[in-house]
Amino acid sequence: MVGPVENYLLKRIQEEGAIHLTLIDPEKVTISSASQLAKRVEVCKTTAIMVGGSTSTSTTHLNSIIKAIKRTVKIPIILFPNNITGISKYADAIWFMSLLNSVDPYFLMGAQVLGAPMVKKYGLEPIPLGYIIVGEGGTAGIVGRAIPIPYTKPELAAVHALAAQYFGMRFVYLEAGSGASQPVPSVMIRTVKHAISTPLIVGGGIRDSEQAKTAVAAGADIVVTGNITEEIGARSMFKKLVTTVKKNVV
Ligand code: 1GP
Repeated sequence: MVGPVENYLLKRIQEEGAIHLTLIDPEKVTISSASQLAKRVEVCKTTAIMVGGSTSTSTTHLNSIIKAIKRTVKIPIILFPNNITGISKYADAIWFMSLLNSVDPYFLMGAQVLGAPMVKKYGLEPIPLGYIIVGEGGTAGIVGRAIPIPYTKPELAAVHALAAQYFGMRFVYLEAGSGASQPVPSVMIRTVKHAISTPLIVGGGIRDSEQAKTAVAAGADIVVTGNITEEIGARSMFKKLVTTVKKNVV
C-alpha cells in the first residue's frame, strides 16, 4: 500500500527531523530552466521535487518539464496536480489529494474520480493527501473554490486535518497559497500538529530560513517552497533554508 516514494519521505523525516520539498510550477519555467533549477535544488539537498501549479493546463508542457527534470536529477518527482491535466506518466508519484475546504465537489472528489484510472494506467504511486487552504489562500484558493480558513481559526484547520486522517489520508498539507504575504502562523501549525498523527506539510509564502525554522519548530514535518527557488541569486539563501529545515542534521 505504501510505495517507495512515500517510504523514502517517511524515512527522511525520521532521520532528519523534518524535510524540505521544492515546488516547480511548470508555467514559470522552460525546459532548460527547469532542469537547471532541479540540479541546483538537488545540490542544495532538497528531498524531492513537486511539480504543479494552480493555473497550469498543458499536460504536453508538463510532460516535457518532467522528462527534463528526470534526466537531470535522482531525487523523486511528485506531481502536485491542480486538475486532471496535472497528471504526467513521467513522474514517480502523485499527491492524490482532495481540497477539503472547497465548496465545489469537483475538487473534493470529481477530479480524483477522473484521474484515478490514469494514475493506475501510468503506474504512478498515489500518496493520499488532505489539502487545506488557509489564510489568504491565493490563486489555489480561488481556482479550487475554497473557503480559506482564517489564521484566527486554527482549531478549524485542526478538525479538517483530523477528518483527513480519519479518512485514511496519510499526509496533511496546510497551504497559505503561493506567494502569500504571511506564511501559516505557528499557532495554526501547532494546533493542527497536536490534533493529528500523520506528517504535516506546510507551504505558501515561506521566503527565508527563519520562517522555515519557525514552521518546523511549530510542528511542520515537511516545508515546501516554490517562489524563492525561482529567484535568481537566491542560491546561498536557499541552501541555508533547506539545511535549517533538517532539524536533526547539524
Ligand atoms: C504553493 O505552498 C506552495 O503551493 C509554495 O508556496 O511559492 O509561496 O513558496 P510559495
